[in-house]
Amino acid sequence: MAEKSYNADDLKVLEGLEAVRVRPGMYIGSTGVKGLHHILWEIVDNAVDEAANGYADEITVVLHKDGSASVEDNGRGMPTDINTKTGMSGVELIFTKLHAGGKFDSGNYAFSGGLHGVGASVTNALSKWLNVEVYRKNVFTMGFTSRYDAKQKKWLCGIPSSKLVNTNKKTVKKGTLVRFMPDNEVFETVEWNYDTVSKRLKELAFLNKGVQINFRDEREMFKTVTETGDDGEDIETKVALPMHQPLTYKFDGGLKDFVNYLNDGKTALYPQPLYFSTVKDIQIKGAPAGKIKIEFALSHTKNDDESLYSFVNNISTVEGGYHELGFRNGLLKAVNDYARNNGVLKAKDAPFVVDDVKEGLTAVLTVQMNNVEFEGQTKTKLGNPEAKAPVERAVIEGLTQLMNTRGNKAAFDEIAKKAKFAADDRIKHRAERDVAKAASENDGLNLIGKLAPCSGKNPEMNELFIVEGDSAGGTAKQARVRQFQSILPLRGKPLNVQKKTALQALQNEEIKTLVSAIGAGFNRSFEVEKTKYKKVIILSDADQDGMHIRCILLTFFFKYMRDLVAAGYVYIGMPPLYKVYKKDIVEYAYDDKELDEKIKKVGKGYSLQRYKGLGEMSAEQLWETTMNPATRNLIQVTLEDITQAAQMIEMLMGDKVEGRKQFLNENADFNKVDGFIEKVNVVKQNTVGEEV
Ligand code: 0R9
Repeated sequence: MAEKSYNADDLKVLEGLEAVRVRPGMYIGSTGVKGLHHILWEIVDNAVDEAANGYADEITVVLHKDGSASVEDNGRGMPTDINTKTGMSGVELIFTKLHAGGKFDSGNYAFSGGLHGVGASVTNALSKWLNVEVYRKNVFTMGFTSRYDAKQKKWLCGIPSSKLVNTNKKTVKKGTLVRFMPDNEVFETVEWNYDTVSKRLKELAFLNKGVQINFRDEREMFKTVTETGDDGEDIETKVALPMHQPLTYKFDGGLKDFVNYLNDGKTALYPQPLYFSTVKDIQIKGAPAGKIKIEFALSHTKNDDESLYSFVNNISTVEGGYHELGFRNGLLKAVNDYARNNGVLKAKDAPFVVDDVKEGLTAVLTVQMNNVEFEGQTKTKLGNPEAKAPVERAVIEGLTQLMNTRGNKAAFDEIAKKAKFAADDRIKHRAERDVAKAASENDGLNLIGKLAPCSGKNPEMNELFIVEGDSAGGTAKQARVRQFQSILPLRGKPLNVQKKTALQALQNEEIKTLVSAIGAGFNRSFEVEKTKYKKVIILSDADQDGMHIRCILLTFFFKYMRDLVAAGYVYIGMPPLYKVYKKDIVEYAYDDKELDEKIKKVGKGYSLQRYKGLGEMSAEQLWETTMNPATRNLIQVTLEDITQAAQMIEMLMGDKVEGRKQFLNENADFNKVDGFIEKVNVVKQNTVGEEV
C-alpha cells in the first residue's frame, strides 16, 4: 500500500471494502453456497447489462480447475481512461468503489440488472484475487488481492496490485474478462454448483433475447474420498464424477421461447405465445421521474394451473409484488373486454374474475426500473406500488393491440372460451358448496320426517342405514337400536347421478337428504372427517330393483363422497334370501348354496320362506338377519384401485350403452376383475341381468 498514492477519498473507498469483509452477510445475504454464487452473479449481471444495452451479444462463463470463475463479454470493454476527478480508471472504480444502495451510476445504461446492486467491488472484496482484462484494441490488465494484515490487524481487501496496465499487446477482441477466486476464508463452501449456474444462465438467456451465453465447467471431475481402513488408517480413493457438458444458450425468441419452454409437456391452446414490450413513465416516491420497461409473453394451456414467472431487473420475483398485480389486472380487463365484445360474455353474465383468466396461463413478465425495493421473506417481492399502474396499462395496451392484429383472433377466442369455462365452473362449484353447506347446516329442517336419527353422537359407533322403500324403512325404524342406528328410508329410486351434473344431483330431494344426513359436505367440499357415521349401510331388496338402487347409491358415493368409500365407511347390507324353519328352529340363507346347507341342518319337515323384499320381514327378523352387528352380513365397499373402479362405474352407469354391453361381455367373470368388483359383484351381476 505504501508505494501507491491514494488520496483521502480513496482511503474511504478502501475502508468501504473492508466493511464487506467484516460483515459479508450484509452485502450478499449469506456466506453459504447462495452467497458464493451471488458474487458470481454480480459479475455476470454487469456483462448482461452491457449486452442488454446493445453493446455485447456473447457472454462466456467458465468454472476453472483451480476453483476460480471467469466471465467474459464482447462489449465495449470497461472504460480504461482516467477520471480526472478521482484519478482512477473505470476499471479501478468498478472494483474498488462500494456501490451501496445502487448500481454503479455510469449514466450510460438506461436500466441495469442485479439484485442488491452492490456491484463488482463486493466480488473483489470477497475474493482472494481478482484479475481483469479489457480488450480495446490493446489488452489492458489490472489485478486485485485480499489478505489479512496481522501487523495492522485488519483486512486489506480488493487492493489493486497496480494501476490499470496497458500491455500494448494488440487484440482484435473487444470486451471485458473478469476472473476471480472466491476466498475460502469467507465462504463456508467455495464449490460452484453446476446446476445453479447453468439454470441461472439459461434464465438470463431467455430474458435477454439473442444474447449467446456459453458455460464451461473445467473443474477436475475427480473427487477424493477418504475412508477409514481396517486398521484405522485413511484410505484415499479418487472417484470420477460425471463430466459436465459445455452449454450454449441463445434464444432469439426471448420471452416467447421462455414460455414455450415452460409449456413443455402441456398442450397450448394456440400455437405461439402473445408478446408485447413497451416503456412507460414511472414516478417512484422520493426519486426523480423515471422510466419502466415492461415486457411480457403469455400463453394458455389445457391445464388449469397458473405459472406466472416475473422478474425485476432480471431478478426472479418469486414472491410476486406490484408488477404482478398490475399484470393480472391488465389481463383481466383485456380478456373481459374481448369476451364482452365478441359474445363470449352475454349481457346477463357477470364479468370474469382474476382466477378465471389465469386458469391454464403460462406467462413471463419482466420489468426493468430504477430505485427498486425488494420485500418479502426472501426479498423476492417487488415492493414499489408505483409499478402497478404502468404495468397494468402496458398489458391492456399490449393485449388490445394484439387482439386487433390479424391472425390473433383464434388465440383470443381460446383465451375467452377458457375463461368462460373457468367462470362457469367456479359459479357451479360455489352454488354446489352453498347448497351442500345449507344442506349440512339445515339438517334439522331438511331431514324432518325423513331421517330417524340415532341419539348417540359418536361417528365411530354410529350407523346410517339407507333403506329402500317406506315400508321397509318403517320396519327398520322399529328394529333398530336407537342409540347408534339411524334409518333413512328412500322413496323410490334415487337419481342416477352419473348422467347428472353435481348441481342437478343436489336438486334431487333424496340426495339432498343423504348429504344432510351424512353431514360432511359434498363433492369438492366433502370432508370425510366430518362424517356423522363411520358405517353407511345400503339396505335394499335382493331383487333387480334393489340391485339398481345399490348401484345408483354406490355411483353417488363414488362420485361425490369418494373419500367415504376410500375410508371404508360404505357397506352393503345383505338381507337373507330364505328363511328355513321348523317349530322353534329358524335358519336364514343368503344364497342358494347356503339354502341347501340350512335345509339339511333343519332337517325333514322344514318350511321355507323366500323373501322378495325387506318389507316382508318382521322387525325382529330384520334385526336378527340384517341389522344386528353380531349376526348380520355386511359387505364393505373398498376401493383398491380407484381409477379402475371409476372406469367401471362410468361403464356401468354412464351414457354409453354400447361400451357397457361390450364391457360386460368381455368381463363375464366378474369375480376375477379386482377388489372393488369382487366386493360389489352382486351389483354387477344384477346389472347385467337388467341392463344387457
Ligand atoms: C465481464 C463482466 N463485464 C463487466 O463487468 C463489464 C462492465 C462494463 C462496462 C462497460 C462495458 N463493458 C463492461 N463489461 C462500459 C463501457 C463504457 C461505458 N459504460 C459501460 C464506455 O466505454 O464508455 N461498464 C460498467 C460500468 C462502467 N463500465 C463504468 F462505470 F466504468 F463506466
